[in-house]
Amino acid sequence: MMSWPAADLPDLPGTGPEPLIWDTATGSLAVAAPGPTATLYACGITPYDATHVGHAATYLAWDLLVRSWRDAGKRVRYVQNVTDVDDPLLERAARDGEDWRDLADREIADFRADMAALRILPPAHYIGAVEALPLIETFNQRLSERGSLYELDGDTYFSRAADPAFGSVSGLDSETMVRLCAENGGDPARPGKKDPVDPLVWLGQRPGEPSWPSALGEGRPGWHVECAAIATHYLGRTFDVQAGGRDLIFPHHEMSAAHARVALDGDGEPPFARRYAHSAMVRFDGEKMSKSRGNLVFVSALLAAGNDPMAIRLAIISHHYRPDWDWTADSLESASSRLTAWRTAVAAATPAGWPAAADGRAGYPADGPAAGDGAGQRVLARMRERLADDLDAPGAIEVIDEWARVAAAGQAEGSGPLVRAAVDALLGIAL
Ligand code: 5CA
Ligand code: ZN
Repeated sequence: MMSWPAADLPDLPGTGPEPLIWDTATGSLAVAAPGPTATLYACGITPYDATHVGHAATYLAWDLLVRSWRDAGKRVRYVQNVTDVDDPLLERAARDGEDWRDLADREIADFRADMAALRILPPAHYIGAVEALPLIETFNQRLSERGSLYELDGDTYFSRAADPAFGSVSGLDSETMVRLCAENGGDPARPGKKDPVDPLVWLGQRPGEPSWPSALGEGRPGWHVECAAIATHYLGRTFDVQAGGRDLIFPHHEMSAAHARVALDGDGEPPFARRYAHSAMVRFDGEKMSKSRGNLVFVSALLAAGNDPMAIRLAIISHHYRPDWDWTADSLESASSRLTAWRTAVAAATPAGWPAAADGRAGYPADGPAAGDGAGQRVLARMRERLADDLDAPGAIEVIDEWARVAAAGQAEGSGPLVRAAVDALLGIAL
C-alpha cells in the first residue's frame, strides 16, 4: 500500500546520543535500538473514521523516535500496518450502507494527508491486512504445525497455553486480562474456549462479510496475527521496537508477541520485539478520545479551520508521550503564540543576507559558517539530550523557549539558522 511523502530532514552537525525509551515489558528505560539499523513496527489505524488528535499524538511519538535515531546516525526500518478488514470497519460500513473497501480507501487517503500535513515521517512499508493475507496464511500454518490452534464452530483460536512466556509483555493478572479482552475485541465469555483470553486467528465466513480461502477454511484474519505476521515478515524474527497506544498493551501486543514466540524460532534471542513502547491516551471532555465514544477532535477539521499544521504538531508534542493528557480548546492558541515567538527569534538571530529557505526547508548547510553558532550549538546539544531521554519533547521545547527569549533580545546573534534546522530535524517543526 502506498505510504505518504516524507518531509525533508535537514542535516545537522555531528550526531546525537543513543536514544533511550521506556520499555513496558521490563518497566525500565532502555536503549531503544542497540545496532546501527533501528527496526520499528508501529500498529496502524483501523480505517473507519478520520484521524483524531489521539492517533496523531501516538504517531508523533514514534516520529520523534525515528528522528532521534536518524540523528544518532542510525538507519531506520519502519513498518506500519493498516487493519483494513476487521469488525469495527465492517460494522461501520454496514451501518452506513457503504462498501467496506470504499470506506477503508477513503479513510486511509485522509490519514495519509493528515500525516503528511503534520510532517510525520512515513514508514518504508505501509501494509494492509488484506494485501498481507498470504503472509498471514503462512504464519497461521506455522502456528498450526506447532499445535497451538484449535477449532470452535468454524472459527480458529490460538491457545495461550502454547506460549510459556505468555504475559511477559503486559505483566497483568488473569482477571485483568479477561476484562481487557472483553473491552478490546476479544470474546472471553464464548463457551467452548480452552481459555477465556484465547484470541481468534481466523474467523470462519459470516454471511454478508468478506472472506478469503485458507487452509483453516474460508474466512478472514484475526487482529493480533495480522501484526505478528507483518512485523516479522518485514523486520525479521526479532526487531527493536513494537509501538502503539497503551490501549494496545493487552491483548494486542501480548497476543502478537505470543503468536510470534510460538510460530518462530528465536535467532539467539526470543522472537518479536526487544522493546515495547506505549503512548498515552489523549482524552477529550474527560474521556479517552475514541471512535466508539464519538468524542473526537479530527486533525482534518483543525486543518480545515485554517490552523497552521505546525501549531497542531507543537500543541501535541508539548505533552510528553507517556502520561495521559487532555486536549483542550486553548491548546492551539498557546502553541500558535509559541510558534510566533520562535519564528520571531529565528528572524532576529539570522544573519543579514542568509539565503531564504526554499520550500519550507530549514537549509542549514552542513559545511556552513560556524561563526556565531555557539548559542545554536548549545541549543542543539541540549535538545538532543532531552529527546534521547525517552522522547522528552516538552524538555526540548523548554530549551527553545529559553533560547527564543535571549534571541529576541538580540543576544544570540547568528544562531538562528542552526536552531531552525534543529527544530525542523528533531521536532519536525518547520519555522
Ligand atoms: N489497527 C489497530 C492497531 S493494529 C488499532 O488500534 N487501530 S486504531 O485506529 O484504533 O488506533 C491506531 C493507533 O492510535 C493505536 O496505536 C492506538 O493505540 C492509538 N490511539 C487510539 N486512540 C487513542 C487516543 N485517544 N490517544 C492516543 N492514542 C490513541
Ligand atoms: Zn497492531
